[in-house]
Amino acid sequence: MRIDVVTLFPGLVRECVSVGVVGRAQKRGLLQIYTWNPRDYTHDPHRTVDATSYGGGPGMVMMIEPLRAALTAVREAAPEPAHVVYLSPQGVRLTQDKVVALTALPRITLLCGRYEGVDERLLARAVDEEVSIGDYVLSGGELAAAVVIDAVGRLQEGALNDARSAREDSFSDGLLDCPHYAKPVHDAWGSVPDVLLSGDHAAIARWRRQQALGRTWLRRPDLLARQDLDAESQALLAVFRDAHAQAGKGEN
Ligand code: 9WO
Repeated sequence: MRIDVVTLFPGLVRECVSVGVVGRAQKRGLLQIYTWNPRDYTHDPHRTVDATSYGGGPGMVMMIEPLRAALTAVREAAPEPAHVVYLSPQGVRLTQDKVVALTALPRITLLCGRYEGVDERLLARAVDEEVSIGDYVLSGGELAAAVVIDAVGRLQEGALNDARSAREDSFSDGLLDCPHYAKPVHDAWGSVPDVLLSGDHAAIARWRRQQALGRTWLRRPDLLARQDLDAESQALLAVFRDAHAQAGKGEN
């Protein structure tokens, strides 16, 4: 997969995606990331990319021309259609389903705004969709673009050393993740649950599924409401809820 990023701060995006699983995916040739700086597509001595906002008020707006020229260069750099995504708080929320959908594309272009934003005419003509990573304001789209690249990059076939990791992710089945433990078995801060040491793989799978269901019930009932649970999952959750109530955690 190829990802082009149009940004005034190419170093920031590159640094974010150069480490860990996604950095390795690039080294393995599974993911190509290219950055394009609109400042390189200006023609004036000051390399101007912004101007004051019509209507007045404080702050600057990114002008059409340098972005249009950068996006034209992006489009001409490869034959596949470049699906253009603008990162902004006005976009549709990024979810794991959305990440998987983006992963199916051969190529995406991420447009990062700065200042108060981008001239609306450029967005209307050159952007295919607007995506938000959450309901907060950043100082620019770069960190949001890095989030998209990280989420998409780790799903590239061969990026994770163990294919199970992607399938068993938190959210891959619409539930939160179960708890994890590593050595030592006994620590001043507690012990590892016995079932995980039992060697009984079926029992371990049941326990993990129960924990995932229980945590989703406790922490994200909105996610659980969207699930169509089979009889076994309903039974596992019922036991979790009973244990939770017994422990006196249900009374508030
Ligand atoms: C800046 C600003 C300053 C004074 C008054 C109003 C203002 N609004 C903004 C603003 O929204 N700036 C944005 C910064 C313009 C587009 C790029 N920026 C951005 C993207 N901030 N946060 C995001 C973002 C992207 C994706 N998901 C969450 C947040």
